[in-house]
This record gives sequence, C-alpha cells and structure tokens, in this order.
Amino acid sequence: MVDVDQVLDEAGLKNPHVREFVAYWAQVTGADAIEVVSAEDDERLLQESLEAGELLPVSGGRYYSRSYFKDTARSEERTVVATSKESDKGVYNNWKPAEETVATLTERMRGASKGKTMYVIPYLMAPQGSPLEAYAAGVELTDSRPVVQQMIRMARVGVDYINELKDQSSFVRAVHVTGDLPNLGQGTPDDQRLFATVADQRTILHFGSSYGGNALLGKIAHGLRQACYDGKDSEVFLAEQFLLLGITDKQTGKKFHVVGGFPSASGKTNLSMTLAPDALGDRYYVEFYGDDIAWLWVGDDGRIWAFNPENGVFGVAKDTNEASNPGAVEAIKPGSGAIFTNVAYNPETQDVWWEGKTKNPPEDVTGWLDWKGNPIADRTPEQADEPWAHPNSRFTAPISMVPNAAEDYNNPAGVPVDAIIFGGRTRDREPLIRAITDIAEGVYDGLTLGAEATFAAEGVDGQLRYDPMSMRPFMAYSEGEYAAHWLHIIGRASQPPIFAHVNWFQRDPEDGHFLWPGYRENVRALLWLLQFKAGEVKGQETAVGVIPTQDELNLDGLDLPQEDLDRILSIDVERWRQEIEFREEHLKQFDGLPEEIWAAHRRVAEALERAAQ
Ligand code: GTP
Ligand code: SPV
Ligand code: MN
Repeated sequence: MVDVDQVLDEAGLKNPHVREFVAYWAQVTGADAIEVVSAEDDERLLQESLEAGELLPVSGGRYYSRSYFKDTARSEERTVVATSKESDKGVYNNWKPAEETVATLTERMRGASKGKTMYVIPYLMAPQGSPLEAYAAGVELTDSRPVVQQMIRMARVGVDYINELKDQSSFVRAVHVTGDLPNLGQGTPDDQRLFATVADQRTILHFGSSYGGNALLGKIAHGLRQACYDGKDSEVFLAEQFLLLGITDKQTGKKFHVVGGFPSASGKTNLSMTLAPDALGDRYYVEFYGDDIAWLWVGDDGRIWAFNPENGVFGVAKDTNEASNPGAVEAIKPGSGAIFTNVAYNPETQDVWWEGKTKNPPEDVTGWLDWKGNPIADRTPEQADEPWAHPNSRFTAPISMVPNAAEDYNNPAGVPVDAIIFGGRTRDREPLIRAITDIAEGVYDGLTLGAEATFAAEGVDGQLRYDPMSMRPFMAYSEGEYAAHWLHIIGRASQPPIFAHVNWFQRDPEDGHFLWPGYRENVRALLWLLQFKAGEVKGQETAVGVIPTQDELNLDGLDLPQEDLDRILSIDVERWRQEIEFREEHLKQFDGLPEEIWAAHRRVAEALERAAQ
C-alpha cells in the first residue's frame, strides 16, 4: 500500500477534503503509486512518456499520441448524468439514480489501476479569482500519464488552486480509470465503459477510455455537464458549449464580444481562431477567448458576462490548414509543445499529416503510418481510399500559443457579451444570418438549433438532429427547466445581448457547392449583426428574424455569384413551414417547457403563415 499521507505532505497538498478523497480512491483503484502534479511537471512527464513510448516525438518539440482504435471519440450512449432526484431526468441526459451508478462504477474501478500510478491533478476551470470560482475547482485522479499532459494544456493545473480555496470542500471530485481497453466490449451489449457525472454529489466517475472528453474530466464532464447542473442549482450562471470571441473596430476603438453555440464539429474552433480578414482593409481585429465552452452570468451592470473556463484548445485536425484556420496552424507550429492525437505519423521524419492539411497526402509514402499505426505503403488497392488520419483526430495546444489570443483572456472579470449566436450545418433553408431581438424568440431559436444528420439513413430528409444550444450531449437536467433557467438568466439582464442564427453551410441544390465561402469570411456576417444592434443598418424583416440586405453586408473582395447571394439572403417560406412542424414535435418531448417558449414558437409559425399568403 502507498503511504498516501506521505505523498500528499511532500507535494504540499494541504486541503483536508482533497486528502480524504485521494486516500479513498487510492484504496479502491489499488494504484501502486500516487503522484501529485502541477503544470511545472510537464517537461518531466513528457520525457517519461517518450521513454515509455506512450508519446512519440514530432519535430520541433511536439508530440504524437495514438489512442486505442476503438477509443477515438466521446461515447454518448455510455454517458450518463446521475442524481438522487428523478425530476432531473430529461430527454437527452441519460438520467440514472445516483446510488446504483456510484456502486457500479466503484466496482468497475476496484483494483483496476493495479500496477499503475494514480496521478492527482488539482485544477481550476476558470481564470483565477473569477466570480464563479466556487464552481470551478476540481481534482482529477487518473491512471493515464498522457491524460495529465492533456489536462496541463487544457486546464489551469496546480496544487495552489486547491489549497487556497475559500470553501475547502467545494471542489469537483473527478475519477478517471482507463480500464483494460482491449477487453471492455466497446459497442457490444456487454460494454463495460461507463461515464457518469453524479451531478448532485459533484462527483465524476469515468471508466473505460483514455480519449478526449471521456478522459480529460475538467473539460466536458466538469466544464459543461457538472457546471450546467451547478449553474441551475445555484441559479447563478449558464455553462454552454460556446465559442467566445472579441471583435475590435480599430477605427472607432469599440470592442464587441460574441458567444456562439454550434454543435460538435460545426465550426466553433474555426470561427474563434480566425484572424482579422485582410479583405476588410485591416479595419477589424478578431480576438480569441475560447473555442468550446463559455460560462455566462449577469453582471452588476446588467449585462451578461462570460469567460472561457478552459486554458487550451482541443481542436479537430481535419481540414486545418493555412487558408481555413491560420490561427490554429500557428498554435501548433514547431516550438508550441502541441500534442497530436490519431493523425497520421511518420517516425522517420517525425512529421504528422491529416486530411486537408495539404490538398494531397505526401507523395513519398516512405515511413508514413496511418492513425492505427499501419504503414501506408502496405495498403491494398481496396484500402487506398481510407483516410490516413481518424476523422476525429485532434490537436491540443494551450491558449497562450494561439496568435490572436486576447490579452485579457485570463481576466477573472470575464468580458461583456454583445451577441449570442447559434449555428449548425444546414444545407438549405437557413440564411447566412438572421438577427433576433426578442429574448424568448432567441432562446426558442437556441432550443430548436440542429445540424444535419451525418448519414442520410439517420433521419427524415430535411429534418435536423436537434441539438438545443449545442448542449444535447452535455445536458445535465431536464430540457424544460433548462429553457426556464435560460429565460431567467437572460431575463435578469437590463442590457441583454442580441441573438442571431448563422449558417455557413448552405449548398447549391444542383451541384452541392457551398454557397458561402465560410471560414475567415464568416466575420462579415458578425459585423453586420453588430451594426444592426447599434442601429447603423436596418436589414429586412422576415418571419424568422431580420436578415441583411445585399448592400448592407460587406462583400468587398468577394466574388460571389448573384444567384448564390440571393439564396443565402432570403427565406424559403415553404421549407420553413415544414420546419415548424418538425420543431413542434421536437419541443413537445420536453416536459414543463415554459409558456414563453411556446408563445415564441406560435409567433414565428403565424408570421410564416402570413408570409405564405
Ligand atoms: P468540437 O471541437 O467537436 O466541439 O467542434 P467545433 O465546433 O470546434 O468544429 P471545428 O471548428 O473543428 O470544425 C469542424 C469542421 O467544420 C472542420 O472540418 C472544418 O473544416 C469545418 N468548417 C468550419 N468552419 C467552416 C466554414 O465556415 N465553412 C465550411 N464549409 N466548413 C467549415
Ligand atoms: C466535442 O466533442 O464537442 C469536443 C471534443 O469538444 S471532446 O472533448 O472529446 O468532447
Ligand atoms: Mn466541443
């Protein structure tokens, strides 16, 4: 048995509640050793991982990691929210009773870290000193060293965060046990994996993965699911899968902040890291605050304030290149210390590649291994079309490496929010942008956010996979209460943000090309929104919001076919009337949806009926 007290004394970990928590799980998991880590340990841990072969070197002091081939993404079916009150059960949160969930996981974890080291990672999901600090502290226990390295990039990690807590018992207790990955029956009826947020005990127990949101417990499990629950429980804040960016108009010196909810893999990282487009004559500067999570609350000044609780970026590698996302390319350059997961790797040249990094894969395939570690040179003709990198392969980099990171991203006060935007992948119907000034209609718009199902077989043609506020996989309690909490928080603001719905993904019905160039050009739609909010442009009223007129939208330097422009700046009333019916079915699933939301739905439906006449 490890002498837990001695290890914690040596690490200077004084918080008695943390000590008790560590001792309990050390005993359950049966780890051979315990090590308390801080950000300063990064270099040493990287060396240890290189020596152990858990990480492989990438040129310029960067790293490569490959996860088990059945462990490459979050697993929504195996993820649950457990509490002791059944009224927390929602449509999306996979609610389970707390007691039996904790018992099941304790048994799965029992003795499962034998032969391994249990790392103790004290962390903070907030800039230090923030008004939401009471909800931000956590301690993750993990038996995976690469998880420590990822956490050091993604969160603020150090013993002081936990020793200095005002309320010493107020921290999230997060336990991650990897398990025997080749023998967990992933995807079979006997799947042993289980990822639980025991929300009313502020405890997170994840068993059976070492990848991304399943294993970096500060990020999704605490930063979104637990915080979503805490935000409602305290009635103080919202925790959302949102990007957060700043736009400075250099001519007027004014700065605006925008948060945006886009379902996973719908463009948050890209939009938030996009540098000021040269096409706009260098007038605007876009700053990065966050690409995946924002916590929002009402400030004393009656505005909504927000910060990004994360300290790094865990971005989709696919299609990341100089043209699509120059900020990301810079953040992962040699010297950045970036970690690449499940991309293609060449041990001879210590290089990495993913689909869309360059137009074509490296011509000379010598030495190249696909994400599973199989030589590209050995591929049979049938395998020739398989991707080299996993579609969900990722890069990890701290915000400090992001070239357009805002100077004040670490400011505990956060930033005031001027606009809340929602957007999903929608091939028709949704215009480039529509502004919504009414709060209930804005919240209604978020609740009916969706993205196209990825496979045609998954749904009715033209019907979305609804993903309220982009929180479907992270929802911690019932959707009806969630909607009420949103109305309550935004409704308390005397200077509320404007809402808008955006769509970068509309396609030509004939040949399928994207009608809007997207990526760096998306800032043009946001600039129109801010001008609209300031009363500088009027737009055109439609049944579903105000959309830009063609001369209001800054199109300098763009050469869009008139036909495409007409389509992205108009409303297809017939398709919208069909959508209203789908929405009605979607919203009916939610118990206790506030009457304000139904009223907003009816207003939009009636406006569409008038437009159809
Ligand atoms: P998560 O990290 O999973 O939450 O995803 P995300 O929302 O941050 O998505 P990300 O920015 O990584 O984008 C996912 C995919 O969408 C990438 O393959 C991008 O190349 C693509 N994409 C992003 N922005 C645009 C755009 O404006 N237009 C088009 N056509 N594709 C885009
Ligand atoms: C997402 O899936 O929305 C992510 C990546 O941001 S993960 O952290 O793996 O959940
Ligand atoms: Mn995400």
